[in-house]
Amino acid sequence: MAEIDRRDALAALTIGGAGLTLPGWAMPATAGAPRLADFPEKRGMLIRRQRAPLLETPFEVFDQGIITPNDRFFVRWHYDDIPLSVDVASFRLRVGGQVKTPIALSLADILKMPRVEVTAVNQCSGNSRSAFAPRVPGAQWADGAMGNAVWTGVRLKDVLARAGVKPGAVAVRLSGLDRPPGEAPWYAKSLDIDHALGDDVMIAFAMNGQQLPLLNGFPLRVVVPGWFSTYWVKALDRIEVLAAPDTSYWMAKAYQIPTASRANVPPGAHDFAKAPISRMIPRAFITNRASGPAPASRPIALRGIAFGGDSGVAKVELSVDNGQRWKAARLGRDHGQYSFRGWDLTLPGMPRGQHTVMVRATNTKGETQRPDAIWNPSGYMLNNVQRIVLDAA
Ligand SMILES: Nc1nc2c(c(=O)[nH]1)N[C@H]1C(S)=C(S)[C@@H](COP(=O)(O)O)O[C@H]1N2
Ligand SMILES: [Mo]
Repeated sequence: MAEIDRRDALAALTIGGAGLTLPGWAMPATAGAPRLADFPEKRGMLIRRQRAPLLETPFEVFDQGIITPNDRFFVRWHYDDIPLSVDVASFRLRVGGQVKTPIALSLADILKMPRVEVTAVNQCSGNSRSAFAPRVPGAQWADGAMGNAVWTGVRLKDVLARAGVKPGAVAVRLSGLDRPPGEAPWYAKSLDIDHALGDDVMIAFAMNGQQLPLLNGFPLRVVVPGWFSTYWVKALDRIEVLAAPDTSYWMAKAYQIPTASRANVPPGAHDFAKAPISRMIPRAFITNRASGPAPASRPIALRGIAFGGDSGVAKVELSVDNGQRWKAARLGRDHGQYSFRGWDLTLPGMPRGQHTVMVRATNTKGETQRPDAIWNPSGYMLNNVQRIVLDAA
């Protein structure tokens, strides 16, 4: 698909009549370490699993810009049976449950509604899971199960208003076109009614000014700014207003974190107070250097990205003395509180030898990253301070 000016795209955005089909599905199984490979709709990804796809964004992409391009954006599905083509003409988004009038909206109906746009980070709950020690089961993501995009769509509350939410509604359940195997529970996630009726939650039909890739949820996906992507239901075709809290598997059993501070429990612990994962917390990364050799006695320019979680980035700081003193980096342009924010800082020349550089973000709520590791059995919420070790010579 050609790159198009975003303003034009917004004015003219329609979704192609014939639908979309994902070619090249049958790919040979990979053995051993993930390799950088192309995939339908994607290029140069870390293929962590072919089917259902787990595709990680290689970290260098985050050094190339604040916006993650669609063809490098990570992909995560739970079940094999994902939509490989969607017939745009017959597609309907159904809204039912605790509503005055159940409705079924076509894409044309949705494209006629008032549009909103947000730049927001989509981050998997298990991003960086491979850093957990001891190791925990699940996709062994490095730091690339996240991405930042400009999302365009309609407000969930506007769609709900068309059906008319009845008194007594407590939650809104969202599910999509993917299907579970056998008796397994459908992938569905719920938001509390107040959250669902807020201004932020969106049903997006465009990502960075283009229609969504099938792998990222064409034709419609939920965007919950500031919250982990487990709630960002892809290929959304069903909205169900609930009169009682959602006790189904994906809300009540899966995606639980310890209620303890930082979702941190002693390694090996399984018996602790739990709650569904929800909002994100701050993170910062150095993107232009990894651990390795660096010139001694010469200034070293560092740059990177940060995000505040569910609020903006207040500051990014670096330390070269194990966290005793921190120096503020210069922040880049503000793309809104839910976006990645660029930063840069030049370190003065360092003597020969090994130097640990640490970077941390603080959000506008005053939450700061901490240097010590956390642990929980699902490998969620990791946000320890990032470190690189420069070998000055
Ligand atoms: N329909 C559907 N939506 C889904 C999922 C899924 O399995 N099915 N996975 C969720 C999870 S856990 C993640 S991390 C994000 C990944 O979004 P992406 O593939 O666009 O990066 O999608 C979310 N939405
Ligand atoms: Mo996820």
